[in-house]
Amino acid sequence: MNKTITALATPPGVGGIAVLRVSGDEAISIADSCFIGKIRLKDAKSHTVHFGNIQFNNRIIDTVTATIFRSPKSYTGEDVVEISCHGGMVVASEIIEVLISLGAVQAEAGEFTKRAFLNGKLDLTQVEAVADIIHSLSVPGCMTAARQLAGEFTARLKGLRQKLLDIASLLELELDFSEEDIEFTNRENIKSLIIEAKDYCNELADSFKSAEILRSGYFVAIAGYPNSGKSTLFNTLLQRKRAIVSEIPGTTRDYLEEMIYINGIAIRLTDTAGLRPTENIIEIEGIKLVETVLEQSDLILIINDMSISPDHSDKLLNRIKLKYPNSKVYLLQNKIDKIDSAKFESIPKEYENEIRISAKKGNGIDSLKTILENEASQSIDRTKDILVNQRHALLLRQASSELDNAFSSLDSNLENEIIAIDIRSAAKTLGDITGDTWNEDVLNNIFSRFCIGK
Ligand SMILES: Nc1nc2c(ncn2[C@@H]2O[C@H](COP(=O)(O)OP(=O)(O)OP(=O)(O)O)[C@@H](O)[C@H]2O)c(=O)[nH]1
Ligand SMILES: [Mg+2]
Repeated sequence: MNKTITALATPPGVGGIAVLRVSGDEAISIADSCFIGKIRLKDAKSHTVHFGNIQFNNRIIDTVTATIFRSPKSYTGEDVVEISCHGGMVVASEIIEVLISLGAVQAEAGEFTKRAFLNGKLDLTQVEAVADIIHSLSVPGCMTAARQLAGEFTARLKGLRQKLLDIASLLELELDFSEEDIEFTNRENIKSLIIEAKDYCNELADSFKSAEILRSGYFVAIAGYPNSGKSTLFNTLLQRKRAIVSEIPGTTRDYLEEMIYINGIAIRLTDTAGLRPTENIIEIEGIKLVETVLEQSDLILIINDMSISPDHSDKLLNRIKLKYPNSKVYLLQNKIDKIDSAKFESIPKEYENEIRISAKKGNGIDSLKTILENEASQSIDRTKDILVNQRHALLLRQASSELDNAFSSLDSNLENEIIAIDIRSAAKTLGDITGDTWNEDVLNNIFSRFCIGK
């Protein structure tokens, strides 16, 4: 018998109400031992709400409502009682203590959802969608995760998997009739189905990067020589004084990261240390960190002090473009307020992704924001309505290479048996994504992202 677990489901702290959950074979009897209402909870029908007191050792702890969900129609698939009590730091934890003294145990992080998975209420991609919804930073990210929770990803994978299994069966059936030289399957059809399946796996795996943007925000780094105005721009975009600004070169040492939202799109903005040769050990460390930040960036803003010269940062710009070919790079010509406008307008733009701004006075900041929004939206548009994560991407690539093998076997007229084995292993790999087969390591990894009470 599974232990009955309990935990606070809402964040701890001051609030109108708090909700705690009890799940397991004894959930209803344990809650019944401390709940005094009009009827006993053991007689309550599933999906009904009951008003009453939580009382223990002749002391009323709180007035609550208790919602009953009977197995299997509950989140976990087990008997579940959800108790809504008054919010705050004290009441909910007292009720949890009472429930524990009556035989429940404190739930581990993600244990409710883990039980839902083990009881077949959710598959692995849905479990991951629950974590994505909880941690979601942007509206589009949350909506995509919600679709995944509703089972869209699962349905598509299952469809694909079934198609592959059907082909494998036909190939094996043909084998049984090999004496009679009957061909059940048209080789060309199978080939095109395999290619279709493979393309689909690759497309989904490719959308991992954009799913990451939905999950964690579009990663924009500000880099440049010291004193070019990086921290000033960071503060202007944040609309508050977050980073220290000074006329002394080498002010920023550690990098600073903050989230900004442009029309609901989450952008992770990072200010970095100015890049220059230096002997200062702390500054050297800061400069090393810049490279790790740039490596992870979707877009890099190279800031140049245009009042020194428009091509002052060209060497840096070219180095960054070469070193990070997967990131978009923009050149921001800063401090235009220091230059006579007639003069700088006559200077032609040397680089197509060039914007002229004054980080200090705010000129050009609106166009910069529009550019960031457009670039982020374009990257997000590449998601296939599914939040592919690293685990999925790895398995999808594996399935794709197994399909590759099947295709070559087919092409070289190998035995049906061999082709069928490759196709079946691709189907199995797709099954691993939804969790048809799993192991403790995979589960532990997934549930480590959860909080207690979920
Ligand atoms: N006139 C003018 N001054 C600016 C502008 N942007 C930054 N500055 C000034 O340039 C100096 C350096 O600005 P910071 O934002 O600290 O430059 P940084 O690139 O972060 O410098 P480090 O952290 O040292 O690498 C400060 O005195 C700012 O006030 C601008 O658009 N116009
Ligand atoms: Mg700075």
